[in-house]
Amino acid sequence: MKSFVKLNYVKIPAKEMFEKSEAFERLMKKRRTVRTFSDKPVNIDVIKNCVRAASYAPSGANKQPWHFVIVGNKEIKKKIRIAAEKEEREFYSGRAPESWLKDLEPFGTNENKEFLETAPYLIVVFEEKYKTLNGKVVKNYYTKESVGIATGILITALHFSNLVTLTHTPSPMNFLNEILNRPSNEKPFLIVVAGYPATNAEVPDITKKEFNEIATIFV
Ligand code: IYR
Repeated sequence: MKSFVKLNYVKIPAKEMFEKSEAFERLMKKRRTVRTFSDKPVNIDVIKNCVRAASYAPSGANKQPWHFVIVGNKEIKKKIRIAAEKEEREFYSGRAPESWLKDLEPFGTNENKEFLETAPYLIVVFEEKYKTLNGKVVKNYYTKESVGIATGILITALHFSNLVTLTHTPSPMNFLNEILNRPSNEKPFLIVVAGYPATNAEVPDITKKEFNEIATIFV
């Protein structure tokens, strides 16, 4: 069934458009992935607003194939840390090829995932690969793309709200279904760790590629 409503689009002057794009670029340039968090509490309504913002993302056939689990509970965070560190220990002590570990050197990562307990919130993003309707399996469309876009908006919303984030992907992540009681049609996508940075937090001294390297223009 097709049903349309009028688009609510407000025109703005070209100059204002340009300035908005510039201001947004400046904001995004300041986003940094942080690995040392303060335990300072964050208003859960801020987190909820950011998750709601993410939920307005486009998705294949508007299936909205995502579920966000917001974890502030200390015991659950501890369970996640223990399970994640178990996987990470294997990763760092054998599963990862030498070349991968070499690529990770600049970031100083290791099997210690203290942030999973320190940060006030872990937002665990699940990808709903399919749904069961009246006993029939119905696949969702472009779930990776859809959830990826929603997660990008989530990270952007948290950054815009002046919180810092870490996108964490312990691998494999199946333990998250068990700990968070999510059904098997949902696959853990990643964990967005969110909070304030630790006092004097440091970040790797890295740069982004130049525009010419990441974009090509045909006019
Ligand atoms: N999941 C591991 C390893 C890791 C992999 C990549 I690619 C990173 O950009 C960062 C870490 C960990 O969290 O340590």
